[in-house]
Parts: sequence; structure tokens; C-alpha cells
Amino acid sequence: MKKFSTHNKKLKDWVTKMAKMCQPDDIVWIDGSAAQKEQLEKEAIVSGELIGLNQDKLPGCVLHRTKPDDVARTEHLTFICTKKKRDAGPNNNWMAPSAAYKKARSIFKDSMRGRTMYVIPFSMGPVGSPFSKIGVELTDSRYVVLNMLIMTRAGVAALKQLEKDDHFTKCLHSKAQLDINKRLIMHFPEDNTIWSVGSGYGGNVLLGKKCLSLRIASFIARKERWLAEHMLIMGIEEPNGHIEYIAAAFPSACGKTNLAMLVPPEGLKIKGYRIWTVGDDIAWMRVDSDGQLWAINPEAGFFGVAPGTNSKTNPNMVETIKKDTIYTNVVLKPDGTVWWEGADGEVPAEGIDWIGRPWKPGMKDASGKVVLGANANSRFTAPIVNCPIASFRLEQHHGVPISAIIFGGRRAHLAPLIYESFNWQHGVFVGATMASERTAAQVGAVGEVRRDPMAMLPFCGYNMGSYFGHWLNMGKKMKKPPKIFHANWFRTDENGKFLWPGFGENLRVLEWVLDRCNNKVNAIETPIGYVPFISDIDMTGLHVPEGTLEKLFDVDKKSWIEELKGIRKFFEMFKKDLPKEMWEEYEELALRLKKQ
Ligand code: OXD
Ligand code: MN
Repeated sequence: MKKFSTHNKKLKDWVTKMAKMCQPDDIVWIDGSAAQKEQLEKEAIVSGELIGLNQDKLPGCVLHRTKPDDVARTEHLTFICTKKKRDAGPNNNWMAPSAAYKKARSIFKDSMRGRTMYVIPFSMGPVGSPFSKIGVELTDSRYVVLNMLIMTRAGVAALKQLEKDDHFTKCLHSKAQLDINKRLIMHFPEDNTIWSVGSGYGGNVLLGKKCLSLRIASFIARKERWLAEHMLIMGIEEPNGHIEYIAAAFPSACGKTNLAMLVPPEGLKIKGYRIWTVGDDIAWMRVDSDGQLWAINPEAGFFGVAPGTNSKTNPNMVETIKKDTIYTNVVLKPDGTVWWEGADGEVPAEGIDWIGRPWKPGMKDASGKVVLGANANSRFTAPIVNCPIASFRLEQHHGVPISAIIFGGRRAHLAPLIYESFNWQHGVFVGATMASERTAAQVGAVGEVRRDPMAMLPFCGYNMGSYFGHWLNMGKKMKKPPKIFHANWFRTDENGKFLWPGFGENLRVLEWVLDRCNNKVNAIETPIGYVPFISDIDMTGLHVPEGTLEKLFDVDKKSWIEELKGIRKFFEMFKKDLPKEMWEEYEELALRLKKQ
């Protein structure tokens, strides 16, 4: 395999130093070429890291299985290592940098003996864009290399950027022994460094994603005065060709990916809307010289959850993952294709499950529980350009202008389908008080409220009190800040049935959002914000029982007064670091709720 290096001394010295610690047998630089990718794929199939799939039915696709105890992000092993504990905040696990380096060094030491260290230069964002950041990941996993080639712009072009500028995020990863007791995901924002060891799961090891693009980037963004957010970005094209873009933050498992690829419902098709996907997970947003907020998706691929993905829930994703896709922890069918719970078509009569065991549907384990064929967090990694509705502005250096920001959560009763904040400061409060209720699909008490401000609780690389302050300051920088909304697709009736059908029908709500941004409709003022007049939601072709919309937009003051207690408790965690404006908003909401 061709080896090459760099003229950048800082990069050369760092690679040498890390290699001295990890002791790989060989060092290979990733150039981003198709030939090198093919070669790595071949080697990974020989070594058993990857399983080749049926190339007639799934061209360019492969399968990977992680270790059974390495299937999701391990938040309890994820640390922000700042000199001062207060800078990491109560929202993060903290370790002092010197102790963290020492602890991780003992696991990294000699961890790559008998293996190759791959050097992956990558750009988050279009190469050369003022929005973008360069990272270099060192890893001993071919699976990581192949994923990074999809999820980022990796190779020579990214490396060339370092000839002009010395700044890059130093990302070190080793599988080491894949031992959960020797697994650490450490972030050193003051050193622009990430060290991840002992895992092979995407969220822990594709260091450009959550680690760089959210935790490290949020820290940098505060200093450089921009925003790194856990948000989808989508464009809504009107029949006249004008496209408005929105960014939206929902906690994991609230349908962000499906919303980003929404298919207009039958009844609205006549209006001629088209949807353009810019991103499904991360948005980097800057105030440009026009005083507006502009956004890019720093990623180049989707790392999406497989179960439940089908032609009804997300036909665009079904198309996207038909080629050039890495599947992780799904069922392998006898014909060399893949399956997961909730996939299209018939349930296969048999297959190999995500752990590599023979599997049949309905099989039970020793305790009588049905054995899933695919892991509940099984994934696909696919290039955005495969998406039939990928935005044509993905490579544009200035991204897209954002008209609206939507925050959302999963609330059975409290939050209406949609409401609009009164202004930017109130919108920041709405984002800061976001929460979701636990569903039966998660371990723990059903209905328990989990606060997840801006959907960033696991991803904010510093004290969230200061993060809210940063959001407030960003509002002051903008001539025309986007309007901020809150959506809840999950309100239920007295029998626990969803009141709103969701999926493509959500466009009816987005239409109202854009109408509000363009001052086309009035709204009803309530204590929590503005809700729509029912007549302003276009229900053409959608029949819901009488009174449903009234229920969806109802604001129950008693429940909101109860909610205040949870918000207070959450805010108190941040002590002096919570901006006073958040308490002001809290008091004003309490006053509005208690009026009359
Ligand atoms: C993700 C997540 O994988 O938010 O995107 O957990
Ligand atoms: Mn996410």
C-alpha cells in the first residue's frame, strides 16, 4: 500500500509520538482514493472485520458486527477533560487532563502491536469552506477508516489544507482489547484533542462525528462565536422555486432522520412542495455578513438507525442505502442481503443474527424473551450523495440560510403540536427546557421526564450554563434571527393513542412555521408562546376525528405550572453559571401561567 507523509511538522511530530506510544507494525496514510478503499475492504473481508454482501443486489455494500457489549455510545465512559471542573459543567463527566492522559496512556501503550496505524486526514464541512474544520484520526481499525471515508471528506484534499494552516483536531483511536473495562472516550477541548480507546462502535470511534463535530466544535464555536448543534437541516422548496431552510433539534430516537427526508403527503402534493435534505444530525451555523444565520452540515454521510427504516417511514433512506453502504449489527440473510426488524418485505424464514448466530423469527432465549435478529441500535453508514433528495447546496461553502429553528421532544400530554416563542431570548429558554418522556422502549420508569436542552445534553463540550449564555449572545449578533419554535409529534389522547399521524404529515406543521416566518398568518397568544389558528393548518386530504386539532394545540396551564418545578430543579444544577435571562424567562412564564 502506498505510503506518504506531510510537510506539516506539527502533524508529523504528533503521528510519530502517538506511534511511539501505540507501537503499530506499520503506518498507512489514507489518501481518499477508490483504489485504496477497495484494497482496505478486501483486507477487512479477509481478516473477518467485514462480511461481503450480495454485490448484485447490494453493490458496494458490506456487513460488520461489533462485540455484543459494544453496540452504543457509552456516556458513562465519556469525559470532558478541562483544567477546571467547572468548565465541563454538571452536564459532563469530568477528569483532570493530566490524570485522563495518564489513565488512557496505560491502555493505549503498545495497543497497536501487530496492527497497522491508519492516518486519516479529514475535513468536517466542504474542503476549504470558512465553516469547515480539519481533523486527523489515527486508528487501528479498517472499519473506522471505511466509515470515515463515507462520513467525512477524507484524504489528500483535507491533508493539503494543513499546508496552509496548522490547526487540526488530534483524534486518536485504538480498539485495544475492545474491553468495556478499558474503554474511555476522552475529550481535551483545551488541547483540541480526542482520545478514544477500547471501543469499535461508531458513535465512540468515528471521531469526526459526536466527538469533534459536537463536543469539541461546541467548545471552539463559543470562542469563535458560532454554533455547533445536534440538528437536522432541510430545505422546503415552494412551487415558485424559492427554498426556505430550517434547522431542528430533537433528542435521539425522535425521528430527526425521517423528518430531514420527509415525503410530502398526498393532500399537499398539489401545492408542488419539494424537500431537500442537507443533513440529519449536525449543523454548524454562523452569522454571515448579511446578518443572517447560515448553516452547513459538517458530515458527508448518514450513520442511521436501521430498525424501523422502511418504504413507509423513510423511502428516501431506503433508496440511499441500496449501494455503497456499511451495515452494522443487522441480520444476514441466506441470499447475502440484510434485514432488520421493521424492514421492507417479508420477515426472512432464517438468517444469521447480529451476534453471528443462526436465527429464526420468533426464537426465544432461555428466559422466554423473543430474540431480535438485528440489534436495536443496528446501523447503516451511507453517503449523503446517494440520497435522492440530497440538497444541491451540500458543497456550497456558505451553506444555507436558516429561516426557522425547531426544538422538540417527546411529550405525551404537555406540549402542543407546535408553538412559536415570543422572541430569541424566549426561544433560547424553550430550547433550554426541552425534555422527553421515557417510553416503554427504554430502560427505566415510563413517563419519567428527561431534560435534554437543545438535544445537546450528551454532546455539549462545556458547561451548559455558559452554553445558554452563548446562545443568547448569538441572538444579539443577528440582524434577522431565525424564529424559534417547539414541536411535539407525540401528543396522545386519553387512551394513549397518538393524536397526530407524523411522518410526511409534519409538512403541514412546517408550512405554518414558514408562514409565520414570512408574516403570512396570525397566531393565538398563550402563556407559553404562539399557537396556530386551526384554520391556518392545511388539512387537505388528512382526516382526523373532530376536535383533534383543538386537543393538539391546547395549552393546559395546570400541567405547565407543574412543569415549572422540573425546570427549576434543572436550572438550579447550574448555580451561578446559568444566565440571569433564563431565570427571567422562568419567572415571566410563571407569571403568565398564574394570571387570571
Ligand atoms: C446519534 C445519536 O447516533 O444522537 O445520532 O445518538
Ligand atoms: Mn444524533
